[in-house]
Amino acid sequence: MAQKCLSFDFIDDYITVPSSDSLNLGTDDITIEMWIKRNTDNLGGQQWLYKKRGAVAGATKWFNLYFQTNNYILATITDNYEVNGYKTFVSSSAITDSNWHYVVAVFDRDGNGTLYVDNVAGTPLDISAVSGSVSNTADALIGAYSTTIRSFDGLIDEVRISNIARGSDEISAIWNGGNGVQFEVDANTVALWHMNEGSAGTIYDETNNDNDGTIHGASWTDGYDFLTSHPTSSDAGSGLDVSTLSEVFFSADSGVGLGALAALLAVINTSEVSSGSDRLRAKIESATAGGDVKLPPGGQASIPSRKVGI
Ligand SMILES: [Ca+2]
Ligand SMILES: [Ca+2]
Ligand SMILES: [Ca+2]
Repeated sequence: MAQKCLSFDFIDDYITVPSSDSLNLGTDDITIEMWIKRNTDNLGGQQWLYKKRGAVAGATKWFNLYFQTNNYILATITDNYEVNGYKTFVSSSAITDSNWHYVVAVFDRDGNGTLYVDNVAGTPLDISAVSGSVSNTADALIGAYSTTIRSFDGLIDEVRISNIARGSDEISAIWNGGNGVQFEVDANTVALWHMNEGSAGTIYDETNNDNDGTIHGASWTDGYDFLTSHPTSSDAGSGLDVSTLSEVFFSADSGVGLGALAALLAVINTSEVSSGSDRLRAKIESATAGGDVKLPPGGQASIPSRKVGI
């Protein structure tokens, strides 16, 4: 069962987060990550996802993330718009469907900016010419440019802001072949909003930085269905308790054919079994149907699994 997220109406829905030292990031590297799902009714307009933009002593500073009118996602940054202009880097393709997508903007302040969608990197752009402080006193906005314009039409889930340039290996691990792994707080996380509250008007920051956000109009709905645990091949042969799971994803490591995985599925009561080139998917009929599954011995298969009811 999916956890919650927030739905934005394209008109006047947004979230404000008060400016703070932790969100300002100065000259640090920056990574903005989130999961989004478009409503395709209003493609083509500029739609904003994250904004931190303000002026300090006449110098306008920002780091932002939004859809352009051509449906590509763009990240933009400047330390002083009036003097230095700004830098923008974009996704490798347009997003015009209503699927969930994992969006990452990496700002390596003395190197490249890179925009990833679903683990595919857009062309990196040298952003070192605007490496000064981007700190400003404006609220951060999620889901809109302002209270009335350029708002997002769709769902936003699980936003994380970090004070490092997260690497392609880490991004790939979170993408996890399309079975996304939920963000966690680490030493470089300055804000993480799971957006799982499901009621009322606040999204709580999972870090100790208290970057809690206030919801304006956006409504609660079901979010991306994250992997919440993922036993690996090291569990092979030891058995996996699937009594609390609703679905199991079997990924074949090298040397294991789909035949072996199909045999594995036969020991649990499943339905809607589907297969890909390297993956089988099984749906467990009821919470108690699964029992204990023995993996093939020898560390040859992995079972990423989705828990139910959290
Ligand atoms: Ca750097
Ligand atoms: Ca969520
Ligand atoms: Ca509204």
